[in-house]
Amino acid sequence: MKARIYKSTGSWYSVKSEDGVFYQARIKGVIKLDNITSTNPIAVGDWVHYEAEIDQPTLMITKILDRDNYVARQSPHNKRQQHIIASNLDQSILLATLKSPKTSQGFIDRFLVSCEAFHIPAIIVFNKSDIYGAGEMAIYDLMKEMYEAVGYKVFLISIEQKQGLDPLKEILRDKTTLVSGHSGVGKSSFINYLFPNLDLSTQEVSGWSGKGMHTTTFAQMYDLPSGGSVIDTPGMRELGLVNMEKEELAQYFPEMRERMNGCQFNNCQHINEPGCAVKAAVEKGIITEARFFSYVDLWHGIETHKY
Ligand SMILES: Nc1nc2c(ncn2[C@@H]2O[C@H](COP(=O)(O)OP(=O)(O)OP(=O)(O)O)[C@@H](O)[C@H]2O)c(=O)[nH]1
Ligand SMILES: [Mg+2]
Ligand SMILES: [Zn+2]
Repeated sequence: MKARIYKSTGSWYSVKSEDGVFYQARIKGVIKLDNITSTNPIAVGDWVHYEAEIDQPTLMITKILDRDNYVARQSPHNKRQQHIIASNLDQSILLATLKSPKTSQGFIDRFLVSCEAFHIPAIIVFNKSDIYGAGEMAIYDLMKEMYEAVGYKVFLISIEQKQGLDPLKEILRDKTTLVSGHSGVGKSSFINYLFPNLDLSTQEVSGWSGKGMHTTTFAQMYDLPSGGSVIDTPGMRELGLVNMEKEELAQYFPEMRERMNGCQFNNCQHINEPGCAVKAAVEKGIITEARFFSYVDLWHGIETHKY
């Protein structure tokens, strides 16, 4: 029998069986896992096989089915381990804010690179438009132009004032969507808006630091009345790129991927090689400097693996 994981809290999982009933389940003995080293064996979004427990209302998970895809981040405690955030996703929304708290462009680019590496379409949604002044609006306009030019959808919303949300409802229909972003950007508020009866806890960002309070502590999936599901996640402080080599990074910038065949050297890293088509495009303003700086920054941050 098949079920999907909706929530994981330590050793117990909330699962929904194929006939639509929720159960509590745990893992039976040792389960054969993928050959990835992760801190959590089962993630929200996973499909599993189960057996009923004798004389118990709970289930035993006997097998994890192969994942179509997953999103993971580097475990903050052990760089060699990854933490799987969610699996079997159709798309991923990055909820960002330009004020209370501020999401940096570097963080957005890191997130987009991560989604590209995991082959998951990413959508950027700026929330809290109600508190943006002229300065934030000017930044938003630049960001929208920059990200749309390289193929990402960008939206501006205010959950508080219920502005700009209808197009997002359309995007969520019949899909499994991961909602991520820093603490305090409004992920749980967004899901509360979609499910007015749910009443997830949300919390004001701290007045003195402008940062979120890490209110949500577990990833959890919710079914949309209109079909599809969304996954609320705990706020991310930073996002470690998982198992990425310096050489592959440029592929995850669509505007670089498109042009790197024109480089003189086929192993060009687009840093300071002669005849680099990517740098030529930056000089002509075809690739924005801001995105290129993010590339260089991320490139320097990737440790060269020593075997
Ligand atoms: N001004 C304004 N505040 C908002 C908006 N959306 C959410 N907030 C507020 O932002 C604060 C943080 O919202 P949450 O939904 O708890 O944020 P979160 O992303 O779930 O945070 P974590 O669970 O900590 O990761 C709350 O006080 C919300 O009321 C908005 O559109 N405008
Ligand atoms: Mg939350
Ligand atoms: Zn190059």
